[in-house]
Amino acid sequence: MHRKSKVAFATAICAFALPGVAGAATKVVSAGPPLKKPPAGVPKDSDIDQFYPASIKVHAGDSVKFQIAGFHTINFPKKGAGSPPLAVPDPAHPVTGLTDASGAAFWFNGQGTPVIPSIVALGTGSGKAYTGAAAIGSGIPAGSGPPKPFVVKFPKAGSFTYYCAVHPGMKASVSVVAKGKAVPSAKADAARGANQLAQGLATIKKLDKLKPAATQTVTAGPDDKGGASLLRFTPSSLTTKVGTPVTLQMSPGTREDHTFTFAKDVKAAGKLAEKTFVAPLPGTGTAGPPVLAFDPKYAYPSDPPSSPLTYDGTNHGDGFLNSGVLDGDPRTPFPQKVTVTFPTAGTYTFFCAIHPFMTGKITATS
Ligand SMILES: [Cu+2]
Repeated sequence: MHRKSKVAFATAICAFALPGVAGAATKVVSAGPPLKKPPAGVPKDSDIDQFYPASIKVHAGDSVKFQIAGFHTINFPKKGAGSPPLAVPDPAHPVTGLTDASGAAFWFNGQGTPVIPSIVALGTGSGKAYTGAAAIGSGIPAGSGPPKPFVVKFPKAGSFTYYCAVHPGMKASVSVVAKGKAVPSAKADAARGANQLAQGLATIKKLDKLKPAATQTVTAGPDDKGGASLLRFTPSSLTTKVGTPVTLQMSPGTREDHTFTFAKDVKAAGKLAEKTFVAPLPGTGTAGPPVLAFDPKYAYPSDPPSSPLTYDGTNHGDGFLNSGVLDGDPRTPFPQKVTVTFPTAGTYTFFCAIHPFMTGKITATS
């Protein structure tokens, strides 16, 4: 399975509201910007990890149709619980027999394979009723073509927070009120969504003009805390001195996940990563639904987390060095940055195994 949304805007669907139906109504929310393509002046390699509109009010008995515009999930947890985790190392499925190009075993053999919980990976199917009694989810977008919308019925009053399990911090709410109470019109919802989108696009334009945060540092992004993200490395080309540590970091508070993965041929390596990054766990899917997991080669750092990283283009036999998954959230087990030193003069290329179109290079001079 691969992630279609190289540029999330490109696959988005444009709709805020369906025509009103007498009796039970259906309101529309877009997971990701409700745009077919970025407007003029907005860089193509950008995304905004938000739901549009971010809060919505409906009558008990109404439904919400979630249009999925990007690589997002819709997860309503059991009332009181937060977002389900995107992945959990599964000790029942340890990584085994994974060797690098030199034939040496990777350090993370024996660690659990990062498995995506079923409620996130496969979800529960569209059209279900949600009261908070049990979790429901859309599942991860899969297959070809735009993802099918995820429709949820709300039979009972209450206030419900839901999450995208892929993008930490991407959440919104549905308020369900009794039939006699006032709720905003679909038109008013659309106006709020449009305003939210205009603000997000303005933030993207600001981020696009930012200079690199610090010397000797490459940032994935920059992104802001509200979900506006640039899917690129800044700077994309850095020159450093041999022996000077370079920090490879996430934007603080970003809702994205990235890796810094060094390879000799980033195009070929990126193609390979795109195929394997999320895939069914071997041996599952024949009797019953598959268990989706992240490829441990990319999810785990290539070297034990405590070891200082140096890179000379020959690491692991073929020039492989990987940060593992990084995010912008200090509460998760994922780090927010790594530091790499280059002992030999040369130009070294890297990519993001999650978004393989993101590439960069570092030149070390003596
Ligand atoms: Cu998301």
